Amino acid sequence: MAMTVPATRLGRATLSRLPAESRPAVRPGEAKAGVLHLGLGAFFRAHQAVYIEAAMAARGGDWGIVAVAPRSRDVLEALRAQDHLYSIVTLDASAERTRVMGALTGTVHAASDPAGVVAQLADPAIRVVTLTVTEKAYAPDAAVPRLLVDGLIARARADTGPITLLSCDNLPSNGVVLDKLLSGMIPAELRDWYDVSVRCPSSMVDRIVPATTAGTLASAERCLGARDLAAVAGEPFSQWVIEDSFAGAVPDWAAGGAVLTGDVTPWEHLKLRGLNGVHSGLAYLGALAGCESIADAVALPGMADLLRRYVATEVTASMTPPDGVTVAGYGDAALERFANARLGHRCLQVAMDGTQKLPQRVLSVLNTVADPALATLIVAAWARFAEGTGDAGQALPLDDPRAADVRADLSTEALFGPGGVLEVPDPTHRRMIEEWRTALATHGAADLVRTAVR
Ligand code: CS2
Repeated sequence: MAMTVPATRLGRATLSRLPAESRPAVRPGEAKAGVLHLGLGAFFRAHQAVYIEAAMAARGGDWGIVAVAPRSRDVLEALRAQDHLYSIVTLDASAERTRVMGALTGTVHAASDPAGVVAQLADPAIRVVTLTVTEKAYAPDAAVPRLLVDGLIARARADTGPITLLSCDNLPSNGVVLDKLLSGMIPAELRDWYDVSVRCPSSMVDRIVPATTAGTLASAERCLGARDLAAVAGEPFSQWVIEDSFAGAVPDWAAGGAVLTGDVTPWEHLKLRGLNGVHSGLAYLGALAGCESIADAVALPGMADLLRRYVATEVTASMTPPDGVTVAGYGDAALERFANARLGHRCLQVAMDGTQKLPQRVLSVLNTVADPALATLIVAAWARFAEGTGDAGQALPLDDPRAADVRADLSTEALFGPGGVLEVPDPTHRRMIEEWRTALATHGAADLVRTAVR
């Protein structure tokens, strides 16, 4: 009988056997911890960790990362069993590369050990906190702000120095949002300390990182010759624009490949509207049409033209881009990235949390421009998606913190009228949404997209 030999697990002991191009850019464990990251998801592992590792490789410094898993233990257990090493599979349209990351120094499980997170926040070695906690975590009753405030109180009492809190979530002015939230919760007697010792710069983050699949793990194992249960996959493109406003020391972000700027706002608007809004459009129209992946949705006849038109007209009219960038050119590049079939990014992943995403992605356009002919189609597609059934009768799950409110009354007036989950104040625009909903129900998304732009 054939015996299968269990594959070796990735760990420090396996590093010397890796091909040179797959080894970490820093020696694992050499740098001490300096960054605390909240949100141990795939995006952090394929984005911020890469820049911080590159900054350490270029300029040194104790910027090892302690990563906090909010709820699930799976990734944390996998990392602990691998000496906190993991790999990134970069998915080019035609090839793939895998590299092990050496920037993580530890992990904490917030749900079972909140005191451990507070202790990290009070530790003088930790001078930067990065966050990927999703849009819905930026609410006064959510767990993350509470944990941060408890940590800041402990830090102020221990007098362990200034700290920069860097939001990396897809929200406009994410730093301002975080700062308002925290300064509203910090006890009055610590206000002066907070004003002097805490900075919340805004940042724009970008890299398409689909959820890890069995295929990701198999690719990593093929390349590493060892099993990596914390591997992630991402596209080749990556960008991080950070507001240059810090409290105390920070990694040399620029040496790590990030762009520092005095004002991130135009970058945030460009990315949220010209990329994420288009992504959401693809997710809802694609899911209705029966597409599994975003790349399948881009390939629907007429889809790329329709979304190109949307960016060139409505998104362009809604904003002023950063110097030297055209909104239409940016949109074209985003569509090319979405067409990368190797990503296998599922429409349903991007479709999640629509009520939390669409305001900054699409309503920011719809409610600003004179003729939101296509922005209204995107939100109409969301509304039809929320009805729960695709064009071929397939069930579509509504994964959204406000799902109950949405389902309570799915009429256009209830969803988009005064007090609705997504407010569209102009009744003419609500009528346009209603007309698109009727057209989607009559023709189906694929036919409508094929004929919508001629
Ligand atoms: C996507 C984003 O899931 C989503 O809502 O639009 O995660 C997108 O892939 C990233 O923002 C790209 O940087």
